Amino acid sequence: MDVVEKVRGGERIGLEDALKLYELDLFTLGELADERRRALHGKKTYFNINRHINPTNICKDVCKFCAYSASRKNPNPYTMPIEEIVQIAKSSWEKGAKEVHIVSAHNPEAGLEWYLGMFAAIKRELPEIHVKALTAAEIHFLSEEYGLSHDEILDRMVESGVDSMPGGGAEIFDEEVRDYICKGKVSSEGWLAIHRKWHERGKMSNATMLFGHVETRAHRIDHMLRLRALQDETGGFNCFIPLVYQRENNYLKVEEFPTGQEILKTMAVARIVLDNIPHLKAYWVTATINLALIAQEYGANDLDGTIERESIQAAAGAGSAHGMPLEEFVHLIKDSGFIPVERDSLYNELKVW
Ligand code: V47
Repeated sequence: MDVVEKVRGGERIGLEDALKLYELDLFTLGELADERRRALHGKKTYFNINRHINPTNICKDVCKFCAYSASRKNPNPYTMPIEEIVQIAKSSWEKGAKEVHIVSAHNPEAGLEWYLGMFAAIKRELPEIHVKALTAAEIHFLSEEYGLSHDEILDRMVESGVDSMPGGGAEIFDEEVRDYICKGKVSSEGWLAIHRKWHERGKMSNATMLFGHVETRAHRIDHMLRLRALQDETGGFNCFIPLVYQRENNYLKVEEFPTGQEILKTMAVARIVLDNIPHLKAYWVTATINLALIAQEYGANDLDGTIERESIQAAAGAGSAHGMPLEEFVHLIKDSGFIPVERDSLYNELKVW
């Protein structure tokens, strides 16, 4: 049976077949992914009104791809006081944001109480806002720095009001590539173990993959298969987010960047391989809004949100420093032939625009 028949017959796709999917022409592959997308979500494209906050850029780790952490290439270290973080959350809430997405660098000077205290402080002021915070990489850093187990940190997160975990820090699970691009960061096994434990607490999370640098197609598929295996066990992943590598201001030497076609193929393969993760996000920050809109026809059913401000990928060249106005976001989705559905952070539908 050829791979197209296998996908249409609902068979699970493994490494060899996923590589064959990449060999298909873009339109055939797109059609297969679109069939999956339509079966799950019809023409709905989800988004939320959210605010990204990146409270410190001081980092003890040195990921080659990172342009955000304070270093020779970005010599402006900062750490926001908790009051400032709460103020940002408050002003975003007043403007309609329902989620704060908080990701920091690994700052050994900030203290455990700063890392966890900011969530409790936000929840005291805004009990209804959804706090999506702390990547598995940050959790691992806190555990090492303060001699606590992953379980202890996860329990403290729940007590402090963290509602869900973002998908950052996954990068590429292949150990050789991981060692080359972000040695010293949480291991692949560690990343997966932390998400497993979080899911065991009845909580949801997302999963990312940083691609378009030195990895191969097989590495991307391996990454997806490891996520699929964990999802079979826990069902705790809401969404998969392939992040397109941004090339400016960092130390990773990349020979060849992915074409738009390769990015769309990766989205489509993800939609087909990850048959148990309900949502696929085309993160417009790294894919560009134009390609993210096209990705809706290649399996993607989520465009993240209005963001308001973002510092990690913006530092590496993405056009996300100031987010996207809500009206524009909604119009772009409508004009591309899809139905904009505002969602909460756990994918409950709030409003069809
Ligand atoms: O893990 C760092 C990435 C991630 C670069 O869960 C870069 O909904 C591209 O995890 N080029 C953090 N990417 C952001 C993140 C995220 C983003 C949006 C939504 C969600 C979600 C999570 O940013 C890191 C890393 O992979 N990153 N540098 C770069 N040069």
